[in-house]
Amino acid sequence: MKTLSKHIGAALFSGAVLLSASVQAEVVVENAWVRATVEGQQATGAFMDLTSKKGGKLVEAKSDIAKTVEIHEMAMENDVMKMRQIESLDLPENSKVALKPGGYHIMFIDLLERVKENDEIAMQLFVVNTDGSQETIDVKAIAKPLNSVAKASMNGHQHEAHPQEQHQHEAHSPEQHPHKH
Ligand SMILES: [Cu+2]
Repeated sequence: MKTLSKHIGAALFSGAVLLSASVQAEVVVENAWVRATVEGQQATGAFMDLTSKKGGKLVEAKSDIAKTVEIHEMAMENDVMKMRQIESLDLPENSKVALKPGGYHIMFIDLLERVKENDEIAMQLFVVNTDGSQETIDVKAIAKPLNSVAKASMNGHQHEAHPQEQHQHEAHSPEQHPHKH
């Protein structure tokens, strides 16, 4: 009887594992936050940790709070740190990819409303897994105030502090430029 119940237990257990695998996301999102904005600010960034269980890439992000949402990276160009849009962000299997100030980030351009401290900003991430399957991940990111964030990221780039010419949103005409005040 002991052996039998053991088997039943094992069968139930593996069944539970299969079930959870089919409903569980392949990509885990942690520590999602958005930089709160000040009046008149038209762009901001979202940051988080992404871990893909079987590997894949982040190909798109969307949110109702901005007309345009892009995936950005920071890179040195002529000794100047600049941010620019990337097609996709690789998510190697089982390794945490940090989106953080001064590095990769989700860029909200042409904000439709102000992002206030403690607001929950909803966004969707679109991931293509290495096996070809696609996944949409709903993320809720908490808005953190400008000042505490600026202090926390000493070397981090600050979108709103950059001179306009350091930005590479070529698709935007000057009057639409997110960093014009
Ligand atoms: Cu950016």
